Amino acid sequence: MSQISYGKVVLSFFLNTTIIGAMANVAVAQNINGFNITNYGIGDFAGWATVGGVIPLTGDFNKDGRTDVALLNQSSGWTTMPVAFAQGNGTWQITNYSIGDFAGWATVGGVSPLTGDFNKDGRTDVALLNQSSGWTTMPVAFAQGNGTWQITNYSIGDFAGWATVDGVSPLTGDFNKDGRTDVVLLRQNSGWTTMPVAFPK
Ligand SMILES: [Ca+2]
Ligand SMILES: [Ca+2]
Repeated sequence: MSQISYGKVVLSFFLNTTIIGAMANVAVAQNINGFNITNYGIGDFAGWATVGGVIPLTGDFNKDGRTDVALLNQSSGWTTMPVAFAQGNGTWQITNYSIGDFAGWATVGGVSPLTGDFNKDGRTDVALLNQSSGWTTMPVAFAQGNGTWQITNYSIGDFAGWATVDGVSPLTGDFNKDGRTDVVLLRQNSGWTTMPVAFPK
């Protein structure tokens, strides 16, 4: 080791920093090389998706890290909320479990479905915010992970009325970093100076 020359040390340092620099560049400039296309069956889910008033919602409803697709019927006649659970290879596993009273609430005019993990269990849930009038609550269908849902319907106080004001857009996000999705009301007509938040507790 005593034979290592100053020049070799400099060369080694140069090569190492160059290689590390090149690796950093590769990480920053990472790209894709196209798409792998799949096209697998979804059974009854295909027909359900064609029903009038059905809204597709995305989220990880079973906390496996893969985004799934749910169908919420905002017209009438359904008592369930089907889910196509992504299997990761382009195939899907279909469930179709009851959502109780939530099904009827979803059909009320002016109701907007909002997705998020409102209870921090890692599974995406679905909330219903009524932007017309008459409600004092914001129902939530909590995903249980196996395609079933647990329904709650808690008061949101003044927030319910504010949601019905013209020009109000509901936005979801974790605004206090507690792991639970919150709901914000941003008014895009003039007249408000505030931005209300509903934090799940
Ligand atoms: Ca999933
Ligand atoms: Ca959840």
